[in-house]
Amino acid sequence: MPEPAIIPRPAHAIFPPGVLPLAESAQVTAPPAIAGLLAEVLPGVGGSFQLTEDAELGPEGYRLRIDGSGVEALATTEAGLRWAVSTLRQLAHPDGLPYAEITDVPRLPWRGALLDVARWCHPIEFVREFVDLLALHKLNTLHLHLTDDQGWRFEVHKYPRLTEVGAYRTESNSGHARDGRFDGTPHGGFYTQEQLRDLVTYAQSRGVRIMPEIDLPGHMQAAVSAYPWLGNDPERQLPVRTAWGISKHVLNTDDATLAFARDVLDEVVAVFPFEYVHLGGDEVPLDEWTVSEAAQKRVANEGLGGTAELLGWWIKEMGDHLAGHGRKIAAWDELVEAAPPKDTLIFAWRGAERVTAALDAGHEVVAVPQEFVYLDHYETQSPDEPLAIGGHTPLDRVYGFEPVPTGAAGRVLGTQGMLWSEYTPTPSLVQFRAFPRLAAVAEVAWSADRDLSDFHQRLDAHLVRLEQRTVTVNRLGLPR
Ligand code: TNX
Repeated sequence: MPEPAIIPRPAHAIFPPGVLPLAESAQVTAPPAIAGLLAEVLPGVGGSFQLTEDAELGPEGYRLRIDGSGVEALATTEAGLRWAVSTLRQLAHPDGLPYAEITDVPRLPWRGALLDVARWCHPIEFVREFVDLLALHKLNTLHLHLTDDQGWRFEVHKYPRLTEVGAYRTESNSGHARDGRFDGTPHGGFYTQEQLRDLVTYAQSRGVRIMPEIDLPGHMQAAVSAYPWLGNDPERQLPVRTAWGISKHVLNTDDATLAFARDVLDEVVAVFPFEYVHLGGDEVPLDEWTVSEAAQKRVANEGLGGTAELLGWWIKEMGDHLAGHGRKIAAWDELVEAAPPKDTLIFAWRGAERVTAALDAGHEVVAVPQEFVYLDHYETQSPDEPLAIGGHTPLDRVYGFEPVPTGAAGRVLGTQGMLWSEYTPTPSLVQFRAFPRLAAVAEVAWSADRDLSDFHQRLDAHLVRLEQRTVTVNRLGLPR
């Protein structure tokens, strides 16, 4: 038996000598959802999985004991029992399960990954497997970036052209197409609401919540290409954007456009039950609003100080609408300066100092500064690393990230690994960028006690585990 290697590192674990063989027909005593999960992911493993009252465990912690008499797991919620199953998945070996006594509690409640399916649309089966990989790392949130200038991926019944037109690029992109060659390959695709509902159900079975993002009022060129009346020059037929970078073609400020966005969000909340909807709000160029008479009128009618305030106004209108559905909103840190409602959850991305700025403005924060958790950056300086957007964010820097500034305990909900996809046209490239760094993000978010050299020791076995599941891993930064 190899040394047990659990990632993220459990709060307390000891491994007495001994191995519990896997039984042919495993007896399971567990709530039905947990029994179903076990049968799916660990068919040879039985045991007792019970809910209990135990203040020390909180909503996601668990206790796990493996010895000669079998497996016993305790937690206060099914979520906790699911994480016990994730630990068992990492411990399971063809020879059996090592004896263990584990008490494990996460440090932060929001542990996740952003997956950008807008720039490149990956098959829904890949997204499903990605959710399972999140669960294996006890990451509980998938932030699904569904729309952008370069593609609209969410089926909207009321506006079919969003996916008929907005989901397809007719030309290729800025010279960084598939395999780094500019070959003019068209690209497109989208997810039906039925596919996404199935994904949500599957994710729930794994303990993963899905937060959809509809990025507005910028990053909307795909929508404007489908319905030119959403844009600031309705006479102009724009294509779905083929270059990366920021489009200056943003949504206009007409009543009809706000009604459109509300309709879209109505369909979004009908598919995704999670309490938060992410409304974007990043990188909104003011060029078009500045010259638009309608936008000037809106500024005057709403008593705003100028076009820069239209961003905050847009998000507030949508937030009010979503509050009517009982939902809360999340937005990128650009919103902080636009004074959004205090209960807007801020995703601080433009640098660690933005975490503090958002906290000072009274918001709860998910800390995702690009210098630590943007996994679309290069991981190594090896010439063999495929083309990336830029940056250089090595594994050990990710591991050393401290998401919670002094004095901010409880107000930074957590962190995410960020997989923007401009330069990851294939599923295996997404995995290559994600691993090993997403394993480090998981440990940053889950484990109160971190130790870099101990992480590296466990990582070897962990990456072999991932590769056995045919996950592509970036080994260029690791010792051979
Ligand atoms: C900035 S992070 C963006 C994304 C890009 C990313 C590339 C954020 C809110 N906006 O649109 O994909 O940089 O690293």
